[in-house]
Amino acid sequence: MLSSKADDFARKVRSCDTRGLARVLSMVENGHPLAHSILHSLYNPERSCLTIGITGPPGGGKSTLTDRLITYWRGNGNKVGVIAVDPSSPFSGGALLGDRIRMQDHASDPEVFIRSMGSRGHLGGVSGTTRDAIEVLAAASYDPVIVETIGVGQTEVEIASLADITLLVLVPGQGDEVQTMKAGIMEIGDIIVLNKADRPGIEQLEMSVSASFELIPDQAERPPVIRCSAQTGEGLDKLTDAIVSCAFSGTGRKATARKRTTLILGSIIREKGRELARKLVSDRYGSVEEAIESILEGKTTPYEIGEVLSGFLENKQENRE
Ligand SMILES: Nc1nc2c(ncn2[C@@H]2O[C@H](COP(=O)(O)OP(=O)(O)OP(=O)(O)O)[C@@H](O)[C@H]2O)c(=O)[nH]1
Ligand SMILES: [Mg+2]
Repeated sequence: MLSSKADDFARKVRSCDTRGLARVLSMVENGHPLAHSILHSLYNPERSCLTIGITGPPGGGKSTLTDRLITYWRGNGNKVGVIAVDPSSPFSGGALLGDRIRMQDHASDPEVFIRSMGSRGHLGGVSGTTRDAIEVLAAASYDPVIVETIGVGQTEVEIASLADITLLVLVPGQGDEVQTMKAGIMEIGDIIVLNKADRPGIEQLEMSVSASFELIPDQAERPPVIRCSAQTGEGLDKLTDAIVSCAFSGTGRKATARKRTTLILGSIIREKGRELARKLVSDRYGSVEEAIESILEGKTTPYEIGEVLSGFLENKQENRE
């Protein structure tokens, strides 16, 4: 699998050659043929990099919060990586997403690496790209790596679940939405951040979050809820304490090497599984679209195609002819 070219790129990443790093991230994002060899060469299941996912509604203060977290970790002497993901945007590379990222204070700091990603990318989609980008930044000794994602839909949840610790950011004025989120979305947050605590409505928000926790019967499973203001800095120390204690207490849900590897392999199996099934359907029917036409013409059904795929898995496809 290894080629010397891939090894060269891996060496550049490890030695934190910023241009090499940016190049490898683009290769990962574009599904370059060498990308997997480079990732293979860089992979270390025991890596110590903490990954922090930050998700929440647009304008909730995720970038302002990220900015504060960068300051905190820089103060501790850490190099910090940031991946800002917008699953709804096809663009990447910074220019168009740049406006969304309020981290200018750190833009000139060589120990801070900020990268935007859109939905363009290889078959694993944006979550596959993000997963791989985290591995690359971790190999370049960025620790922590912060992943900011807008929104609270399925993709965002998927991206957030790639992180060791996920912060779900909520802001006042969304009480009803919290109710409709119910337990599903609340459970993705290892820490619930009630941001914009300097704004009216924060009490109400806290109450509605508590109410939605009633759906989680085991008290121990309820994540900490931290009130803060990314703007004024109020409550930020409590948030960093919560992150650190979550990371070191083992309650960071995917903190161990085994969990992390399971997560990455699981995501690759899903991605490759989809790819393989599509290929098998295309080999037989020409393309997925042609398979759909055949179904509409009454020549086959989705279930028969499912059977064909099962037959392949059981190595019986020849007998089915
Ligand atoms: N009053 C107040 N405003 C805040 C706070 N945190 C962020 N803001 C403001 O809210 C606006 C949006 O902040 P961002 O950090 O860009 O929010 P975001 O969640 O990253 O936004 P998107 O990436 O566009 O989804 C900016 O004008 C911030 O200055 C806060 O704690 N209090
Ligand atoms: Mg933002």
